Amino acid sequence: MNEQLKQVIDNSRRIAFLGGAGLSTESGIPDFRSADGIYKAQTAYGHSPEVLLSHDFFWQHTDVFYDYYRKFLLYPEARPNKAHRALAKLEKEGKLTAVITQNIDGLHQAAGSQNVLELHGSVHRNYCTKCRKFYPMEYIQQSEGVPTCSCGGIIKPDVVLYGEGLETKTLISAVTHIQRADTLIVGGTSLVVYPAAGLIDYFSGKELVLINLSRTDRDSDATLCVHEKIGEALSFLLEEDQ
Ligand code: CNA
Repeated sequence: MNEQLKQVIDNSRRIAFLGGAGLSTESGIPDFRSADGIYKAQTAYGHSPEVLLSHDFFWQHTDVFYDYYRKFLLYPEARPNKAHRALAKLEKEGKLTAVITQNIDGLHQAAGSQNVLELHGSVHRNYCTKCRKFYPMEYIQQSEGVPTCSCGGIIKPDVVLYGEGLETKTLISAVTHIQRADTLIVGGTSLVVYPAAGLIDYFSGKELVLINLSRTDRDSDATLCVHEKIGEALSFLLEEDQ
Protein backbone atom coordinates (compact mmCIF):
# COMPACT_ATOMS: atom_id res chain seq x y z
CA MET A 1 0.00 0.00 0.00
CA ASN A 2 1.19 3.53 -0.74
CA GLU A 3 1.17 5.05 2.77
CA GLN A 4 1.49 8.62 1.48
CA LEU A 5 -1.56 8.20 -0.74
CA LYS A 6 -3.54 6.69 2.13
CA GLN A 7 -2.58 9.58 4.38
CA VAL A 8 -3.63 12.20 1.84
CA ILE A 9 -7.01 10.54 1.33
CA ASP A 10 -7.51 10.04 5.08
CA ASN A 11 -6.85 13.73 5.70
CA SER A 12 -9.05 15.01 2.86
CA ARG A 13 -12.61 16.20 3.32
CA ARG A 14 -13.58 17.25 -0.22
CA ILE A 15 -11.91 15.28 -2.97
CA ALA A 16 -12.52 15.88 -6.67
CA PHE A 17 -11.31 13.32 -9.19
CA LEU A 18 -10.29 14.11 -12.76
CA GLY A 19 -9.61 11.07 -14.92
CA GLY A 20 -9.10 9.66 -18.36
CA ALA A 21 -8.73 6.53 -20.46
CA GLY A 22 -6.10 5.00 -18.13
CA LEU A 23 -8.89 4.37 -15.63
CA SER A 24 -10.42 1.76 -17.89
CA THR A 25 -7.38 -0.08 -19.27
CA GLU A 26 -7.65 -2.49 -16.31
CA SER A 27 -11.20 -3.20 -17.54
CA GLY A 28 -9.83 -4.21 -20.95
CA ILE A 29 -10.53 -0.94 -22.79
CA PRO A 30 -7.39 0.33 -24.51
CA ASP A 31 -6.47 4.00 -23.99
CA PHE A 32 -5.35 6.28 -26.82
CA ARG A 33 -1.67 6.97 -26.21
CA SER A 34 -0.12 3.97 -24.39
CA ALA A 35 2.09 1.55 -26.36
CA ASP A 36 -0.90 -0.76 -26.91
CA GLY A 37 -3.40 2.12 -27.16
CA ILE A 38 -5.95 2.71 -29.89
CA TYR A 39 -3.65 5.18 -31.69
CA LYS A 40 -1.13 2.44 -32.44
CA ALA A 41 -3.69 -0.28 -33.11
CA GLN A 42 -4.96 0.93 -36.44
CA THR A 43 -3.35 2.03 -39.64
CA ALA A 44 -5.79 0.56 -42.14
CA TYR A 45 -8.00 3.65 -42.35
CA GLY A 46 -5.36 5.97 -43.76
CA HIS A 47 -6.27 8.75 -41.33
CA SER A 48 -5.21 9.68 -37.83
CA PRO A 49 -7.68 9.00 -35.00
CA GLU A 50 -8.07 12.79 -34.62
CA VAL A 51 -9.39 12.88 -38.20
CA LEU A 52 -11.49 9.71 -37.96
CA LEU A 53 -13.10 10.90 -34.73
CA SER A 54 -13.72 14.45 -35.91
CA HIS A 55 -16.98 16.28 -36.49
CA ASP A 56 -16.20 16.90 -40.18
CA PHE A 57 -15.25 13.27 -40.85
CA PHE A 58 -18.48 12.10 -39.19
CA TRP A 59 -20.55 14.11 -41.66
CA GLN A 60 -18.36 13.54 -44.72
CA HIS A 61 -17.68 9.79 -44.32
CA THR A 62 -20.32 8.59 -41.87
CA ASP A 63 -19.99 4.95 -42.97
CA VAL A 64 -16.20 4.84 -42.38
CA PHE A 65 -16.63 6.69 -39.09
CA TYR A 66 -19.04 4.01 -37.85
CA ASP A 67 -16.84 1.16 -39.03
CA TYR A 68 -13.93 2.57 -36.98
CA TYR A 69 -16.16 3.56 -34.05
CA ARG A 70 -17.72 0.10 -33.66
CA LYS A 71 -14.30 -1.61 -33.84
CA PHE A 72 -12.33 0.67 -31.51
CA LEU A 73 -14.69 2.63 -29.25
CA LEU A 74 -17.38 0.14 -28.16
CA TYR A 75 -16.62 -2.41 -25.41
CA PRO A 76 -19.96 -3.86 -24.27
CA GLU A 77 -18.26 -6.61 -22.22
CA ALA A 78 -16.18 -4.20 -20.08
CA ARG A 79 -16.92 -4.08 -16.36
CA PRO A 80 -15.77 -1.57 -13.69
CA ASN A 81 -12.40 -2.31 -12.07
CA LYS A 82 -10.96 -1.54 -8.63
CA ALA A 83 -10.31 2.11 -9.48
CA HIS A 84 -13.93 2.75 -10.49
CA ARG A 85 -15.18 0.90 -7.40
CA ALA A 86 -12.81 2.70 -5.00
CA LEU A 87 -13.95 6.10 -6.29
CA ALA A 88 -17.62 5.11 -5.96
CA LYS A 89 -16.89 4.08 -2.37
CA LEU A 90 -15.21 7.40 -1.57
CA GLU A 91 -18.27 9.24 -2.85
CA LYS A 92 -20.59 7.05 -0.76
CA GLU A 93 -18.51 7.83 2.32
CA GLY A 94 -19.03 11.55 1.63
CA LYS A 95 -15.37 12.27 0.87
CA LEU A 96 -15.50 12.64 -2.89
CA THR A 97 -17.81 15.23 -4.47
CA ALA A 98 -17.44 14.46 -8.17
CA VAL A 99 -15.82 12.23 -10.74
CA ILE A 100 -14.90 14.38 -13.72
CA THR A 101 -14.05 12.12 -16.60
CA GLN A 102 -12.88 12.29 -20.18
CA ASN A 103 -14.06 8.71 -20.60
CA ILE A 104 -17.09 7.80 -22.64
CA ASP A 105 -17.52 4.22 -21.41
CA GLY A 106 -20.02 4.66 -18.54
CA LEU A 107 -17.97 2.50 -16.15
CA HIS A 108 -18.02 5.00 -13.26
CA GLN A 109 -21.82 4.87 -13.21
CA ALA A 110 -21.71 1.07 -13.52
CA ALA A 111 -19.53 1.02 -10.39
CA GLY A 112 -22.09 3.09 -8.47
CA SER A 113 -20.74 6.65 -8.77
CA GLN A 114 -23.62 9.13 -8.75
CA ASN A 115 -22.05 12.48 -9.59
CA VAL A 116 -20.18 11.79 -12.82
CA LEU A 117 -19.39 14.72 -15.10
CA GLU A 118 -18.78 13.30 -18.56
CA LEU A 119 -16.72 15.95 -20.31
CA HIS A 120 -16.66 14.04 -23.60
CA GLY A 121 -20.13 12.45 -23.49
CA SER A 122 -20.99 8.76 -23.53
CA VAL A 123 -21.21 5.88 -26.00
CA HIS A 124 -24.36 4.84 -24.13
CA ARG A 125 -26.30 7.83 -25.48
CA ASN A 126 -26.95 8.22 -29.18
CA TYR A 127 -29.45 10.54 -30.75
CA CYS A 128 -31.21 11.12 -34.03
CA THR A 129 -29.83 14.27 -35.62
CA LYS A 130 -33.29 14.97 -37.09
CA CYS A 131 -35.88 14.25 -34.36
CA ARG A 132 -33.57 13.90 -31.29
CA LYS A 133 -34.89 10.46 -30.31
CA PHE A 134 -32.34 8.61 -28.12
CA TYR A 135 -30.91 5.17 -28.77
CA PRO A 136 -28.76 2.87 -26.56
CA MET A 137 -25.28 1.61 -27.44
CA GLU A 138 -26.71 -1.80 -28.41
CA TYR A 139 -28.65 -0.20 -31.25
CA ILE A 140 -25.45 1.20 -32.74
CA GLN A 141 -23.59 -2.02 -32.20
CA GLN A 142 -26.24 -4.23 -33.78
CA SER A 143 -27.00 -2.00 -36.75
CA GLU A 144 -24.96 -2.16 -39.93
CA GLY A 145 -23.47 0.72 -41.88
CA VAL A 146 -24.86 4.09 -40.88
CA PRO A 147 -27.46 3.69 -38.10
CA THR A 148 -30.69 5.53 -38.82
CA CYS A 149 -33.72 6.50 -36.80
CA SER A 150 -37.30 5.36 -37.42
CA CYS A 151 -37.81 8.90 -38.86
CA GLY A 152 -34.97 8.35 -41.34
CA GLY A 153 -32.47 10.69 -39.64
CA ILE A 154 -28.82 9.76 -39.09
CA ILE A 155 -28.00 8.76 -35.52
CA LYS A 156 -24.96 10.35 -33.88
CA PRO A 157 -23.21 9.23 -30.71
CA ASP A 158 -23.52 11.78 -27.87
CA VAL A 159 -19.73 11.90 -27.79
CA VAL A 160 -17.70 15.07 -28.17
CA LEU A 161 -15.80 14.62 -31.44
CA TYR A 162 -12.65 16.52 -32.35
CA GLY A 163 -13.74 19.94 -33.57
CA GLU A 164 -16.80 20.02 -31.29
CA GLY A 165 -17.20 22.05 -28.11
CA LEU A 166 -17.73 20.66 -24.63
CA GLU A 167 -21.07 21.24 -22.91
CA THR A 168 -20.84 24.51 -20.96
CA LYS A 169 -22.95 23.27 -18.03
CA THR A 170 -20.70 20.25 -17.49
CA LEU A 171 -17.53 22.36 -17.72
CA ILE A 172 -18.81 24.91 -15.21
CA SER A 173 -19.80 22.17 -12.78
CA ALA A 174 -16.35 20.54 -13.15
CA VAL A 175 -14.61 23.85 -12.46
CA THR A 176 -16.79 24.46 -9.39
CA HIS A 177 -16.02 21.03 -7.91
CA ILE A 178 -12.30 21.48 -8.52
CA GLN A 179 -12.27 24.99 -7.02
CA ARG A 180 -14.02 23.77 -3.87
CA ALA A 181 -11.87 20.66 -3.37
CA ASP A 182 -9.16 20.38 -0.75
CA THR A 183 -7.64 17.48 -2.72
CA LEU A 184 -7.65 16.89 -6.46
CA ILE A 185 -6.75 13.39 -7.64
CA VAL A 186 -5.89 13.21 -11.32
CA GLY A 187 -5.61 9.70 -12.72
CA GLY A 188 -5.13 7.74 -15.93
CA THR A 189 -4.76 10.69 -18.25
CA SER A 190 -1.87 11.89 -20.38
CA LEU A 191 -3.13 15.47 -19.82
CA VAL A 192 -2.67 16.47 -23.43
CA VAL A 193 -6.32 16.88 -24.49
CA TYR A 194 -7.71 20.37 -23.85
CA PRO A 195 -9.76 21.89 -22.36
CA ALA A 196 -10.01 18.89 -19.98
CA ALA A 197 -6.29 18.95 -19.11
CA GLY A 198 -6.46 22.66 -18.27
CA LEU A 199 -9.04 22.04 -15.53
CA ILE A 200 -6.15 21.35 -13.13
CA ASP A 201 -5.38 25.08 -13.20
CA TYR A 202 -8.60 25.84 -11.31
CA PHE A 203 -7.39 23.86 -8.30
CA SER A 204 -6.10 25.88 -5.39
CA GLY A 205 -6.52 23.32 -2.60
CA LYS A 206 -3.84 21.55 -0.61
CA GLU A 207 -3.03 18.23 -2.26
CA LEU A 208 -2.70 17.62 -5.99
CA VAL A 209 -2.21 13.88 -6.51
CA LEU A 210 -1.31 12.45 -9.93
CA ILE A 211 -1.72 8.70 -10.45
CA ASN A 212 -0.54 7.73 -13.92
CA LEU A 213 1.55 4.93 -15.37
CA SER A 214 3.65 7.26 -17.48
CA ARG A 215 5.00 10.70 -16.58
CA THR A 216 3.02 13.79 -17.52
CA ASP A 217 3.97 17.42 -18.07
CA ARG A 218 2.20 18.29 -14.82
CA ASP A 219 4.13 15.89 -12.54
CA SER A 220 6.20 18.76 -11.17
CA ASP A 221 3.03 20.58 -9.99
CA ALA A 222 1.83 17.63 -7.91
CA THR A 223 2.28 17.24 -4.17
CA LEU A 224 2.26 13.46 -4.73
CA CYS A 225 2.97 11.47 -7.91
CA VAL A 226 2.17 7.76 -8.09
CA HIS A 227 3.43 5.94 -11.20
CA GLU A 228 1.42 2.76 -10.78
CA LYS A 229 -1.70 1.19 -12.19
CA ILE A 230 -4.52 3.22 -10.69
CA GLY A 231 -6.62 0.15 -9.84
CA GLU A 232 -3.72 -1.21 -7.78
CA ALA A 233 -2.94 2.17 -6.24
CA LEU A 234 -6.52 2.68 -5.00
CA SER A 235 -7.30 -0.94 -4.10
CA PHE A 236 -6.45 -0.37 -0.41
CA LEU A 237 -9.70 1.62 -0.18
CA LEU A 238 -11.65 -1.54 -1.00
CA GLU A 239 -9.56 -3.76 1.28
CA GLU A 240 -10.44 -1.57 4.27
CA ASP A 241 -13.91 -3.20 4.12
CA GLN A 242 -12.69 -6.74 4.51
P1 CNA B 1 -4.64 8.94 -23.16
O1 CNA B 1 -4.05 10.11 -23.84
O2 CNA B 1 -4.71 7.66 -23.90
O3 CNA B 1 -3.79 8.75 -21.81
C1 CNA B 1 -4.02 7.68 -20.95
C2 CNA B 1 -2.95 7.73 -19.86
O4 CNA B 1 -3.28 6.75 -18.89
C3 CNA B 1 -1.54 7.43 -20.33
O5 CNA B 1 -0.68 8.46 -19.90
C4 CNA B 1 -1.17 6.08 -19.65
O6 CNA B 1 0.17 6.05 -19.21
C5 CNA B 1 -2.10 6.07 -18.48
N1 CNA B 1 -2.53 4.74 -18.06
C6 CNA B 1 -2.89 3.67 -18.84
N2 CNA B 1 -3.32 2.66 -18.07
C7 CNA B 1 -3.21 3.08 -16.78
C8 CNA B 1 -3.49 2.49 -15.52
N3 CNA B 1 -3.96 1.25 -15.42
N4 CNA B 1 -3.28 3.21 -14.41
C9 CNA B 1 -2.78 4.48 -14.47
N5 CNA B 1 -2.48 5.09 -15.63
C10 CNA B 1 -2.72 4.40 -16.78
O7 CNA B 1 -6.11 9.26 -22.63
P2 CNA B 1 -6.70 10.61 -22.03
O8 CNA B 1 -7.91 10.21 -21.28
O9 CNA B 1 -5.69 11.43 -21.37
O10 CNA B 1 -7.14 11.37 -23.37
C11 CNA B 1 -8.37 11.86 -23.49
C12 CNA B 1 -9.20 11.13 -24.57
C13 CNA B 1 -9.12 9.64 -24.53
C14 CNA B 1 -10.64 11.43 -24.29
O11 CNA B 1 -11.15 12.16 -25.36
C15 CNA B 1 -11.37 10.10 -24.15
O12 CNA B 1 -12.65 10.15 -24.68
C16 CNA B 1 -10.51 9.16 -24.90
N6 CNA B 1 -10.67 7.70 -24.60
C17 CNA B 1 -11.59 7.23 -23.72
C18 CNA B 1 -11.68 5.87 -23.46
C19 CNA B 1 -12.71 5.36 -22.49
O13 CNA B 1 -13.79 5.93 -22.38
N7 CNA B 1 -12.40 4.30 -21.74
C20 CNA B 1 -10.82 4.98 -24.11
C21 CNA B 1 -9.88 5.51 -25.02
C22 CNA B 1 -9.81 6.87 -25.25
